[in-house]
Amino acid sequence: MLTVFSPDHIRHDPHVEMADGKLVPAVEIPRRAEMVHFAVLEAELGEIIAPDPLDRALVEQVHDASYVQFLESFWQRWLDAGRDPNVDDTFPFVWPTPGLRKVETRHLDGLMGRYSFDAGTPMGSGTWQAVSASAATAQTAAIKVSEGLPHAFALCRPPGHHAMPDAYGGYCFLNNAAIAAQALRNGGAETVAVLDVDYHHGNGTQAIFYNRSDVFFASIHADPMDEYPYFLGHADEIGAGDGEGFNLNLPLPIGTLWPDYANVLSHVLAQIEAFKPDAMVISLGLDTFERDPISQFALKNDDFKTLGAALGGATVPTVIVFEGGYAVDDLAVNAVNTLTGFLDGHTTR
Ligand code: OKP
Ligand code: ZN
Repeated sequence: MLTVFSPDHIRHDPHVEMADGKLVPAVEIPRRAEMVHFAVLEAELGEIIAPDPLDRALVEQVHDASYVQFLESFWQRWLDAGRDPNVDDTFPFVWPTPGLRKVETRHLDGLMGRYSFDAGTPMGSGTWQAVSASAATAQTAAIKVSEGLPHAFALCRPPGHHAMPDAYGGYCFLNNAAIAAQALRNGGAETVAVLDVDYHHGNGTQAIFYNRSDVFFASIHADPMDEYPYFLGHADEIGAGDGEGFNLNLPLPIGTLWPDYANVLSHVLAQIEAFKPDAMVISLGLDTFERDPISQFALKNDDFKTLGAALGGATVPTVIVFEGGYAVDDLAVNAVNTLTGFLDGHTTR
């Protein structure tokens, strides 16, 4: 399997994050991607290439141009405002919730709130370099699949599935999976299914495609009644307008083990098959693992082989996009188990 990877991810290097009501050590750290990169190399899964430059027009098919401009200009604005150039973890603290106005303020604190939805996502000096490389990674993998490869692995960091059309959050800035899905559409796929198996609901991907019937979004995740992102990902969200019936959320309880997960997964895969997509994107979070430090499902190392094999059974050209997973020392084995399981299971039409 082809892997796309950029070393520029290390430019996003947060040290603390806001969680549990206080500043704690950041978990979305460079070593995550380094571990997976090393594992892919060592397992000899195939060629590893660097991404092509990011196509801004593609990004603006799934994000607002003003939001992308905000992300790109953030650090220069920070410096222009005379703020501490040695801080690598900046946080918003005020948001235009309903009843307030989404004003494009002159003040950076207003702008950060305008373009975010949580305080849990640090930004720093190199965040844009890493974020744009991560999005380019998804774009390049999708184009390779459009050009005829049966599958490709986009080793993205930072992750993307929480990123909204015009807001960052959940460690995500540009929605890599949405960019991959849109690139597949542009490359000739009439219909694309996005299957999100990260422990957390992919609220950003859902929001981006909520009114569209050409991209079917399905997600298996911890019940947002009990888990981040709380305010999206509930089972009654089925899509709207043209997109009604093209969004499927399967929330599962805290503590879910592989057998229950597997049952729901086969149901979702059957729904996807009924949709008859021309291509598929998998948002691959490895935070369903039993020892993930911020998550509460209980998949074991070997379960990821079975997960991969089930995903590979879908028999359509597939882009696998790396999302979450914070048990850093187990990311290598869990990633390789999923990808080799996928290759064992995959046969193209
Ligand atoms: C990103 B991805 C834990 C705080 C959690 C947000 C989690 C974002 C997960 N106490 N903060 O979906 O893996
Ligand atoms: Zn997650």
